[in-house]
Amino acid sequence: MFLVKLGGSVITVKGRYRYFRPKAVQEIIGELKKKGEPFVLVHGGGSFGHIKAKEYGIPGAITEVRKMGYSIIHRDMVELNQRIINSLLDNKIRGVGVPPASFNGDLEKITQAMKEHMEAGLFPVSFGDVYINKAENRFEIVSGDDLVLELARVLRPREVYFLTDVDGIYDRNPKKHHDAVLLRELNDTATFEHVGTDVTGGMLKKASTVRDIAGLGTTVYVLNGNVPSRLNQINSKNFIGTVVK
Ligand code: ATP
Ligand code: IP8
Repeated sequence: MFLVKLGGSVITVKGRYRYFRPKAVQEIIGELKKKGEPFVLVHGGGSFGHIKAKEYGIPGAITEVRKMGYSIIHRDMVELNQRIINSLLDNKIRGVGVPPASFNGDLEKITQAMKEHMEAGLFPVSFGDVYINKAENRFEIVSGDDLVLELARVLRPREVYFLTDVDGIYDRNPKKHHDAVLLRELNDTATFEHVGTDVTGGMLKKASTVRDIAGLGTTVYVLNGNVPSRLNQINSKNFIGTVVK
């Protein structure tokens, strides 16, 4: 099996609140289906998560105002998840949503639920979500990337794919620097700039998560979800993306 993180930058337009990209999702699912192997999906928040999280100051202490933010963000994330499940079902793939908030963001419990769904022949789909931290009286956010790391640890996928809206990991943010160079292999020269609405650490955090997953012995590919045919070119010399071993 393989494990895929659908980045919010591909499945939504990050600057436009709740703007879903159905065609991009359909095309990715089409390519995943061609691989003919079971897979587990995790998706990010994009404009269904990060915009309201920033607006309401979540993560943060529980307040009356943040309670409304929590409800809105979780509603929006479940809606995004359902849209992805619908795309899977349109392709006759038995997707099932697994919402982290229902497990208080407990990575072990979410992973166990994902595993059980997988073992039952289903295709579990989890996501970055809000959750309650009772001990500290706070609302928190679990990032889809953190979830992928825990899933990789327990499920031991053959390969892990991170899809974003750029070709892979560059030495600098390619959206700001036209001369940024795509790193075919991740090295220590890369620098990362914080992107406006992202509350979970953006590409900087992703690069460290990807290294941690590779440290488990699983090869990670960071590639452009807007060119999903690359998912099926991974072992060819024409492959474009960043490989992390
Ligand atoms: P989400 O957290 O919503 O799931 P995502 O996983 O799709 O989002 P982002 O956190 O949006 O990913 O990261 C992708 C963005 O990171 C790109 O659009 C790019 O502009 C930015 N970025 C910053 N620095 C770099 C870099 N060195 N290499 C590649 N992209 C970078
Ligand atoms: O986009 C964050 O998950 P990520 C989800 O995978 C929310 O970092 C709710 C902002």
